[in-house]
Amino acid sequence: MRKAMSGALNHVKCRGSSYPGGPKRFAVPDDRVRWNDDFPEYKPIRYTAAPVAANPVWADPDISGDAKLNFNKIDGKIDRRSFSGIYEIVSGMPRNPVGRTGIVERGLLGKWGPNHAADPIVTRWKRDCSGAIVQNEGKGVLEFVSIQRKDTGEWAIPGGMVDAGEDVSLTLKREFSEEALSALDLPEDKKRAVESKLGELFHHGDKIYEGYVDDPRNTDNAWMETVAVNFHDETGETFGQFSLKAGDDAKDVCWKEISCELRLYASHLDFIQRVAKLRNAHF
Ligand code: RP5
Repeated sequence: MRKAMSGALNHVKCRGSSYPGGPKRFAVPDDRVRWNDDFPEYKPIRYTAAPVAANPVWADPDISGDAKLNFNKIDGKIDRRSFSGIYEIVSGMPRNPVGRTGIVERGLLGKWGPNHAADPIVTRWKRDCSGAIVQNEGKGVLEFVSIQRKDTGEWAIPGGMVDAGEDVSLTLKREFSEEALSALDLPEDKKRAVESKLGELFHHGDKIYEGYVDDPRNTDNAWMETVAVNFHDETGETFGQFSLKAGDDAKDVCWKEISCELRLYASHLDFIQRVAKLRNAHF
C-alpha cells in the first residue's frame, strides 16, 4: 500500500472552532487528537452539508443504507486508497488516519474516507526591471500562481478534486486552466489551443508531496488527500505567454511572492515551503 511522503502534516485547520458553513466542532485539545489518546468525553457533532446529503453525482450514497463501498481499494472508478496506508473502518465508517476533528459524517466532502485532489504549483523567479533575479538573504525569490478561493476568501494553490477515473496529471492541468486561466470562458478553439500548450508545459513537473491535507472540511470519516506537483519556469518566458484570469471556484488570481509571511488555505504553505527548499530559494 502507498505511504505518505516525508513528514506528518499538522492537524490544526481541521480542528478550527466552527466547521465551514456548519456547526461548531466538538473541541479536541492538542493532546487528544490521536485515536489512542484517552478521551471518554469525546462527543463529535454529526454533520453532512445539504448539497452532499442531496446525493449529487460527485458524492457517495449515505453509508447507513444498503450501499457497499470498497474502502482501501480501487472501487470501480473511485480510488478509495489512502496515501497514509490502510485506514480503519469503525462501525462501518472510515476513520480519519491522523485523528479526531470534532465532526462525524462527511460535512462538505462527497466521499467517505479519502477525497483525492491535485495541486499544481507553477513557479518562476521574481525579477527586477533589469531582468535580474531578486535576492533576499543571498537566495533568489520565487513567485507562484495563487488563486483566491470563493468559499473562504483565502489565497491558495489552484488545486481541485480528481474526477472519477481521471488521471492526476490531467487534474493538474484542468484545474490550473479552469481556475487560473479561466479556460472555461474561452471559445472552444481557443480553449483547445490553451490546453495543448499547457499539455507541453505540464509535461515535466516535480512531485513535492502526496498525502493527507489539513483541510478545514475534514471530518472523522472524510478527509482530503492531494498530490502536489511543481512546474517551474526557469526563464520566466514560458508561463508569461498566458494571461492569468480567475475562473470557476476562484475569485482572483495573481503571481504571489513566496515567503514565510504568506497565509494560505489548508496545508498549502507547507507545500510552498517544500518547493522553496527544492529550488534553494528564499522562504
Ligand atoms: C485542498 O482542497 C487541496 O489541497 C486542494 O487544493 C483543494 C481541493 O478542493 P477544491 O478546491 O476543489 O474545493 O485540500
